[in-house]
Amino acid sequence: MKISSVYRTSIALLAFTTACVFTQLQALAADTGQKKLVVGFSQVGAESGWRTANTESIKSEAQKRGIDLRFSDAQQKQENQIKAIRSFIAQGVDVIAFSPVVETGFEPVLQEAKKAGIPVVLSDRAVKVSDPSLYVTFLGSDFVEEGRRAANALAKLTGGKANIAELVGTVGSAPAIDRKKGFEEVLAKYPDMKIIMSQSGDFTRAKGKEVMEAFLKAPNAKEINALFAHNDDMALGAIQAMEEAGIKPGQDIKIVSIDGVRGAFEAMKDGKLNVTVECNPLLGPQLFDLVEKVANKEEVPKRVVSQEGVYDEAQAAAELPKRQY
Ligand code: GYE
Repeated sequence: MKISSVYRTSIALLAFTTACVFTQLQALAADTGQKKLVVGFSQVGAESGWRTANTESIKSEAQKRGIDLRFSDAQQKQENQIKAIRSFIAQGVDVIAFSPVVETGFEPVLQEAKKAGIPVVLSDRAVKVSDPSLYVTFLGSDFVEEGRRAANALAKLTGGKANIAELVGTVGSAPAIDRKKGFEEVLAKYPDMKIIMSQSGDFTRAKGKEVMEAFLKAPNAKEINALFAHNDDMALGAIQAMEEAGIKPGQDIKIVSIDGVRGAFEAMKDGKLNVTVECNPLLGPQLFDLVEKVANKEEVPKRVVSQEGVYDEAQAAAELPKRQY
């Protein structure tokens, strides 16, 4: 009798201890869970093929590294982005990363982040601020160089004689401002190349088509023999507009755009687009390398540039299967 009661007591004790250990283990697991790096990311929107690839790269890389990513889509509106950043500050995230829709107007919210002691990393697009300490680092392409590459390609295609229609990206955005700057810098060397029409297509295919339709209705529409689109999506929209107007894209009008998305390679393969200047959207791995270093208070360079190339029709068929976006 006595023995069995001792036995029962020990079983109960063992069960109790096991339960305690289990609870402790659970607590420990929850604790390690809490130590996950928390990153707030405010994305521009979903305006282009480039952006879709960029979002996918960021989300999958965060997941791979076990980062708690708070992702917010600004739908191309700065006010949404400012709200998202404020909410990241309120949530007390470890690092804020964002791709600014436009260059100016972020200073006040960045000061709030600074006051809260939350470091900010810029991804893809830059901001203009009077105090450079408002962000730690900027990872992204050299948009001015992309603009130069586009102009050089168009000069080659047209023998330096071009009446250019220009589809500009989102007004006030870093890529629109810088691509135009680089493009015009090269154009200055070619007296017979000039921009005769220029309007924003907001980096979307639909707007690119709409603006190209308007260009083609202008009194001097027949003079256009070249198109510079600040991204592939707008060029693809413009190609549709040209075809509907009975114009042969890539032949009657030479076309150069920027990004290097799959759709551009397909259009080049079909001879409808002449050149795409690459702008790499797969920033996830490089971005989180920087974010983790910043969170660990390690030194990072103020500017990190992504590696890119230029592709033409002759390379399209061979390159297409290798494209990741
Ligand atoms: O070229 C365009 C996108 O900021 C580099 O944004 C990015 C640009 C890209 O909408 O397609």
